[in-house]
Amino acid sequence: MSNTEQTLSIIKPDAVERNLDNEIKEMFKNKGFSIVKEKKIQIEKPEAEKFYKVHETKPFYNDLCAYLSSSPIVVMVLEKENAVLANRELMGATNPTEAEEGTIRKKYGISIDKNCVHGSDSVENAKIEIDFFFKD
Ligand code: IDP
Ligand code: MG
Repeated sequence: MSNTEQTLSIIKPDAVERNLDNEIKEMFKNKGFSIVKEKKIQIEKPEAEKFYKVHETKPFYNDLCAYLSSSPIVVMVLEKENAVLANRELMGATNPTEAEEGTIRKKYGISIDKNCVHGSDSVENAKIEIDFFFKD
């Protein structure tokens, strides 16, 4: 049975600054993802704090939110069979040094904080995150 899903992807400031957005989008398309919505925006720090609220008790929370709001990002809704898991696989491990060959973070990630991409971690969170950026 088919299980088409949508997930939220963000190309983070480090990748946009290095003009990697088109290459990363090609990696998604080559894996069979459709980019059904897309916008390039810069968010304010309070918005980043809301988006990353699940991490508010972590020591890296403040830096993470400052970073995500520091320069433009590309926010996308990706669609394909089992998109949430497929996107996590294509992204690779959070720390690029642990990411597998062929993943976005292995190829382009600089460090655990400058790891190029965000991807929803569950179908439930994907819905919340898609609404966060695309509900109008
Ligand atoms: P994920 O992006 O792979 O889902 P999460 O654990 O949800 O990873 O963390 C969100 C983001 O917070 C990561 O992508 C990374 O940019 C940052 N982050 C996670 N762990 C650390 C850390 O130990 N130090 C600094 N930044 C971190
Ligand atoms: Mg996460």
